[in-house]
Parts: sequence; structure tokens; C-alpha cells
Amino acid sequence: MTSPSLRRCAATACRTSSPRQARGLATHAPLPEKACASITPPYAQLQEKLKTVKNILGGRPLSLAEKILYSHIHNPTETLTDGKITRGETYLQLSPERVAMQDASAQMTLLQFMSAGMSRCAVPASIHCDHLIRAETGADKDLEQSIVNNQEVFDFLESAARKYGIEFWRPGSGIIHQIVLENYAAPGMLMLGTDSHTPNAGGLGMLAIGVGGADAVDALTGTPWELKAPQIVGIKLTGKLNGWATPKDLILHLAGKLTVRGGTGRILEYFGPGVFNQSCTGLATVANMGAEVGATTSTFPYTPGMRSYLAATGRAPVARAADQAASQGFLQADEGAEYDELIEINLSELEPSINGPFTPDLATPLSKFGSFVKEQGWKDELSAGLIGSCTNSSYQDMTSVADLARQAKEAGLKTKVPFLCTPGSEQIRATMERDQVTDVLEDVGGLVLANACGPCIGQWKRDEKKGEENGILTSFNRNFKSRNDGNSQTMNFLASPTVVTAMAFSGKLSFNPMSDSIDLPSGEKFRFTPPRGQDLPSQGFTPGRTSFYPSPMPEPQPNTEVVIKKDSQRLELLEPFTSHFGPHNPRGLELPACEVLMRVRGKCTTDHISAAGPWLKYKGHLTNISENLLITAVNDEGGEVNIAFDHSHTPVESETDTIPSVAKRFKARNQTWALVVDDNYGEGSAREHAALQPRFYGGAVIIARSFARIHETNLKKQAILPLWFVDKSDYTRIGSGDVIETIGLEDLLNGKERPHITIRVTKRTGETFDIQTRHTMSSDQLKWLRAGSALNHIRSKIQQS
Ligand code: MIC
Ligand code: SF4
Repeated sequence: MTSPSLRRCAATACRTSSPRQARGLATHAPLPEKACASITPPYAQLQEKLKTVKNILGGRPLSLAEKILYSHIHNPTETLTDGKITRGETYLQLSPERVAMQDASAQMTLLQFMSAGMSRCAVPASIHCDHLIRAETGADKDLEQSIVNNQEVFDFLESAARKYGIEFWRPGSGIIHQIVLENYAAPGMLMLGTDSHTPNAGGLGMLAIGVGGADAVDALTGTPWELKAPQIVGIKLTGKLNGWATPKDLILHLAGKLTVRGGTGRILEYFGPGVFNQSCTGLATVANMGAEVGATTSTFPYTPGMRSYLAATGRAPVARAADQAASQGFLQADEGAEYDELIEINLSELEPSINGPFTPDLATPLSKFGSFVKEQGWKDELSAGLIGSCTNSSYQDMTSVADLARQAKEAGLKTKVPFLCTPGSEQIRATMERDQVTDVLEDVGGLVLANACGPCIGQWKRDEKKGEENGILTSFNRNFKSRNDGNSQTMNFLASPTVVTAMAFSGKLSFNPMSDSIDLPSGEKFRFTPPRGQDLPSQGFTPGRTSFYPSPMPEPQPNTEVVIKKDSQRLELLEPFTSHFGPHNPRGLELPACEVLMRVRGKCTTDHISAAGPWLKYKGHLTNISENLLITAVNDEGGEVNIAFDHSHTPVESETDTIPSVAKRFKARNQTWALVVDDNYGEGSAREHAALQPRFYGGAVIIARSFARIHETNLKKQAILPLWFVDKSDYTRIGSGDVIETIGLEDLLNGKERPHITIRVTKRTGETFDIQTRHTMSSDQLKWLRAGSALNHIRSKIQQS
């Protein structure tokens, strides 16, 4: 039996999909059915638990996100002691079903997991080799060279995977989020991933949450994972995307509305008829970029598109189980569910959007982009078009792009600028190749890169335009300064893959494919017709090179040695951090007095705190990667990049130096320090290095106008105390060299409830004043702070048991 909403949407899908899409849905031949036991959520158990929680909550109607979250609460009768959950306040103890890690973040995650002393993972987990693959000459050569360059790291990851029974996806297999969608995601599931775009799996109607490695260690060790019950934003979709508008344009538009902070502490839950006429991979694009507005994650009710996608990827048994759970009302919101905010978007009216530069929330409708470029005085030149990444590398994306390439080829056109394409997975690559999508992209001048993050994470070896202002268009999700090619003058504009492709044929930023034409040598004019893709391949997916894939659910091999070379420059065993409290701290249970290292100005993303690109190679070596601490951050005192003042310098030391150098001096002096930072500090990724590195150099407290969610938790995990200014204007009252002392932390650590911590500031002049800050520390998080890190705390618990 299907639920009424599913019946309704099935009818909508048939009525409204394009002829080509309908053909795709009707005739695709699914991959052979996989064994699905380990990837099917335990629906009966989850619904039983949800019943218990609903009873505790007095039977109020629940949103879908609440249902998924609450059905994963660890021991609800014990943990929900006060009989209610207040969204935005109550801390939930959750039991995620699975963990996914990518190669860059997996290194620190595994180093931390190893030091917890367990012999196997408590939940199924996977490792994906995708971030360390370069983008230079083309798929095969780049892959080969990347394996050579990163052999030591891949060997480490593979041996750890073998030891602990983790599925290991080899280099070349694809980008973590695409692979999770193709293989592990399932409606109603709760999973964690050590990457901020983990929410991509929300395209399959689940909650997938991006976290730092230390949070993943909670799930891997079977420790309940804590999350403050998020607020829920309901987004009602009506109408239907048409013409050039794609799911990417929906989220680009929403990013403009919500801004990079609008989703903080909130889940975006979509509903309404406009959800049901979209493909599963289209929904994944929308969920993926919820990360760009800071949302905890995004999700959708179960749709026929999800069912077809599960079947097409060999998971019909999961679809059958989900059908049943949906018929019992589990996979959609209850009638009358309440949202903290409601937004309504009519997809029929949505115009493509181009977002950027340098921030994903600067949205300009395509029709106004030409005049925007002119107003800004930028050159009307596109210097490269890039498609792919975890956001936009589905079969539907690639076939839509190929449709445009075919039209252009028939008109005798080639792309005017470099046109790079990164398929999301080996399965997509092989299916594209079989269906002549690759041929047509190459025919018009495209270069197909390895199935990996590539240019999206700065692995793009770009020799042209060095140090020169230039504009690129990408179908990626992030566009922070210097991210793609290391050039801070490269303006990355985010758009749908089809808009990127059409513009690559024109070479101009002002080109609007909806209304403009391109001059042909014959004197005729060529105009694109709106692109059409196929959501699923009519001949089914082909898996490609299966040697890249892991064997499912491998048994741990405890005798495997996880090798880290003694003199390795890439990997380093983690030394536990020392607690801030103890005989060395005369202030007892207050933090030791901290000298302010710097006041950081404006946007400071995790890319600013711990840059990627060339630094990716040090992700497993804390000492080496710490050399990049805050190297692109702006010092508010003087406005310079990567300059810090050292007011206690010795006669042989300079008064200013790079930020990592000054941090190193503080460490050498055993001087605990603090940072004062602006709004949305730590925006962007799940990169826990951005918390580990300041802690490594002796940072103990960061006072912000506001924090991004994942980063704030990452700081807490490493025992750096994040504090929020009660009065944001106090930011300017504290400068480098001032000394700050906490007052009230002792009460908190002794179990007293208090929302505020006072900060006593002693200026360099000797003047003293107090300011108020707010904290968001739960009682568990206070234990991490006291122990010196969450891992120290977990380790001592495991040792005790
Ligand atoms: C990113 O897109 O910034 C990354 C690289 O995927 C990061 C993860 C990391 O830095 O390890 C993310 O999004 O979390
Ligand atoms: Fe990889 Fe880019 Fe996606 Fe991050 S955003 S996972 S770097 S493709």
C-alpha cells in the first residue's frame, strides 16, 4: 500500500514530466539487486522508538525531520527526563546508523579513533578517496600520479579500514557524497559524514549531517552523539521548474534569501507538490547546498523519484521497505506539524541564478547578471567553465549538459574557454561513456577529469591567469577566495551546470542563454533551446571499474598493522592535548589567563583558518598543517592579511610576524591565548583542523560575534571554549596583547546553570573592564573542556569500562 501523498505525487510526476524524462523513467534497466540488509534502516525499530518519544511529548504532530531525529534518540526514556524537547534548546543524544569519511578528513578521524582503543567500529562506516586527486591533465594520468604522490596516506587509510572493518573506496571511485547517494543513503536514515556536504544524502529523504572527525568518533565508538534539537524551517514548493531553471537554481535563490547564516541551527525541510516532480539527484543538489546557508541538514518526504533511484542503483529492497514505512506515515510530516519559519517558493516562477563572487549567497538572477558585471566594472570575460563536484555530477546533470553540447556541436561551435568536467563517481563516468555523453563533451573541447573533487578543492593546476583578476563559472557549491586555483583574484561564480556550459560557448560573463544568441562564422545566429536531461539512464547504470569498490561489510582484521613511518611528513600520531586545568593553572577551574593573539576582521571561513589546496597533503600531520593557521585571515588592527602583533616579543624577535609564527612563539612561551572574531566565524566546511590547529598552538578561547554550527562544535571537541559577545560592539574593545580572564566558568564546571560567562579584559595600558559573553556548552561538552578534549574524555570512559 502506498501513502496518499505518494499516490498523489506519482500522478503528478506522470502528468508533468517531460517526454524525454518520462521515457527515461519508464525504460531504465536497474542494476542487479544488491544485498541490502546492512543498508536498510531498521524501520520497525525506529517507528517503535518514535512512538515512545511521541508519547513523552504528549502526541503533538511532528515534522519529518523531527521524526527521523527523534526515532534515533538514544534511550529516550532515560535521556528525555524533563518530558519535552524544545527546538533550539534541548540537547539530544542520538544514535546515527552509519559514518562516511573522505580521505582528507578521515586521516584525523582515524588517528583519533585509533587512540580511543576500540577494536572495531560500532556502526558501519566507509572511507572515500576523493579530495587528494589532482586535476591537471585528464582523468587517467591525474589518477595515476595522485596515487603515487599520496601512496603513504592511501596505504594508511586502507590498512586502518582493514583493521577496523571499514568499506574502503579507492581513488577513482568518486566523490564521497555521490557514492553515499548511490550506495548507502536511504529514506528515514540518520548518518554522519566528516564533510560539510554530507547533507547531499538528504536527496533520499534522510538526515545526513556534516561533522568534524571528533564527532564521527562518537558514532564510531558507540558514544551517543549530541546535537542541540534544531529548529525546523518548512519550505513549501509549488509549481514546476521549467526552461533553464534547475534544482541548483532553487538553492542558489534560497541562499540569496537566507544568506550564509540563515540556516544555522536549523534543518531545512521541504514539502509540497513541487517536491514530487523532481528527480532524486535534483533534490540531492538542493540538500547539498543547504550547507552554504549553514543549515544542519536538509530533507524531503519520500517521493516516487527516490523509489526509482533506489531501484536503478540496485536497491529495490530498500525501496520496498521504505514504501512500507511511508505507508505507515513515517517518511513524511504529520498533518499540522509546526515549523519555526515557513517559506514558500513557486518553482514555475524561478529564474536561473548566478551567485558570487567570493560568497555563495550573493545571488543575481541570470537576466540581471550582465548589468551586474558592468556595474562592478569587471571584464566581460569568462576565463573557464567547470562542471561537476559533489553538488552537480548526476546522470541528469551530465545528460542536460550533453544536450547543450550536442546543439552547439551541430552548429559547429566549440567552447571558447577551458571547459573542465569532473564526474561524481565511476558509475556516472562509465555510464556517461557508454551513452556517448563523454564523446560529445570532448568533441566540443571539454576535458574530463578524474572522478574526484579536483578543482573544487584547489587541486586544479592552473598556470594561466596567475595573480590576474578573472571570472570563472562553476557548478560547484563553494566560492571562497583562492579556493579553486589558489589565485585570490579569481572570481568564482556559482551556477547550474547548464548555465555554466552555455556560457562556456559564448566566453562572455554577460551572455544570457535564455535570450541571447551566439554569432556563427556563417553570419547566422545560434540560440540554445532549453536543455533536457534524463534523470536515469534508459539502459540502466553500468558500474565501470569495480576494482575501485570495496567488498561490502568487511570483517575487521585486528592483526593488521596500521603503518605510520617514523619520519613521515604526511602522518603523525596524535598526542593527547593537556587539560587547561591542573597544577599548572593557578586559576583553578577558570581558564588560565589568555593573551589575545589577534582580532580577526570579517568573513573568516574554515578555508581562511586552515587553507586547502597545497596544504591538503598535511591533513594527517598536525604539526605540518598548523603552519597554515589563519594565513588568509585579515587582522582588524591594521587590515593586513596574515600579520599578527607580538607585544611580548624579545629583543631578537620582530614585533609583527605571520599568524602561525606568532602562534608558535606563544606556544613556546607556554602562553595560552585567545582570538576575537567576527560574525559566522568558521563558516563553510567541517574541517576540524580549523579547531585542532589553534588548540595545538595553545589557543583556549575564541570570542565571536557569532559562530557557524559545525565549527563551534569542533572547537568544543578540542576543548577550545567558544563564547558569543552579548553586545556585539564589544568586539572592537578587545585587541591583540590584551589579557582576558573568564569569570564564572568554575560555576559551570561545578554543575551550576548559568547562561553567561564574564570576561575580564586587562588592556595593555593596564585599564580593566568586564564584558558579558554567552556560552552554548552542554553538560557533556563541559566534560570535554575539563578533560582537555572530547577524545580524552571518551578514552578515559572506555578505559574505565
Ligand atoms: C570542502 O568542501 O571545503 C571540503 C574540503 O570538502 C571540507 C572538508 C575538509 O576540509 O576536510 C568540507 O566541506 O567539510
Ligand atoms: Fe569535494 Fe568540493 Fe564536494 Fe567538498 S564541496 S566534497 S571539495 S566536491
